[in-house]
Amino acid sequence: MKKFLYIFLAIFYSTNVLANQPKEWQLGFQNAASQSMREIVNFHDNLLLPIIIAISVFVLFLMIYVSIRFRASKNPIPSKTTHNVTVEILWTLIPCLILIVLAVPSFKILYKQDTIPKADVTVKAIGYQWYWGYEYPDENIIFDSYMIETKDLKENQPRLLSVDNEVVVPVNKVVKVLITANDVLHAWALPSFGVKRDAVPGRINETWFKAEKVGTYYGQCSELCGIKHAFMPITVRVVSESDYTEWLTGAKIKFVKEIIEEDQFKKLASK
Ligand SMILES: [Cu+2]
Repeated sequence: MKKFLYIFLAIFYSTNVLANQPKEWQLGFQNAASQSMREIVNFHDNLLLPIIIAISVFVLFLMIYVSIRFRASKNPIPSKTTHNVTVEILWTLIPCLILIVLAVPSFKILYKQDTIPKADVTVKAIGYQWYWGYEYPDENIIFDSYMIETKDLKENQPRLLSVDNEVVVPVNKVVKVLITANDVLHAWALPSFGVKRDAVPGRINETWFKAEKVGTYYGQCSELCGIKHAFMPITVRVVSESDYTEWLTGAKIKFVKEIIEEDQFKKLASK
């Protein structure tokens, strides 16, 4: 069964080299880039999916069987049976057991994600209609991150997923993400890290990830938030420790300057 599934998936994935963004005709998850996503994928592929397939095949088999075996021509006088205690106990108990078998590992993963380890880097993501704003509270960095229009895309920049100012984080470090919104509900989601949290105005949600591979990872706002909901992507660039330090140095100048300008602007405006 599993072998067949893999062959089937392999056909669909044959063009898939490095999946940290959605691919055409994609069926499964994007490649995992963190321990939590690996656990989610493992739970889905090796437990959830086989059980769901088995149930579907079993129900399909039953339906075909009764349609043929008990059709009017073959079974002219139908049985008048209305109760069967054994069968009723079985079709209550077995689904219960299946749900327990699924729930236990599922909750384990969920609660593990919920416990945030000591953070090395903290990033605050703020949802706006319709873009993301980011803050690095410990570094005094603040910037906005807008989608790049199709006509302005450079080579290797995926359409509707690339942004002008990417979130940059170091590889193999615990990144804590504080998530909130300014106007309506949004959701900060990054499939490769197994991260998805609602951005709620007036409250701060928390999540975390530890990216294990250097690369660029794409996500999207995942809560219907208005007309340009599809145009506020999330790009996270995972870099080496030294590249991160270098980026910080530059970002502190580039993005802090913008705040000063904004402050001066506010002062001028209030005069
Ligand atoms: Cu949104």
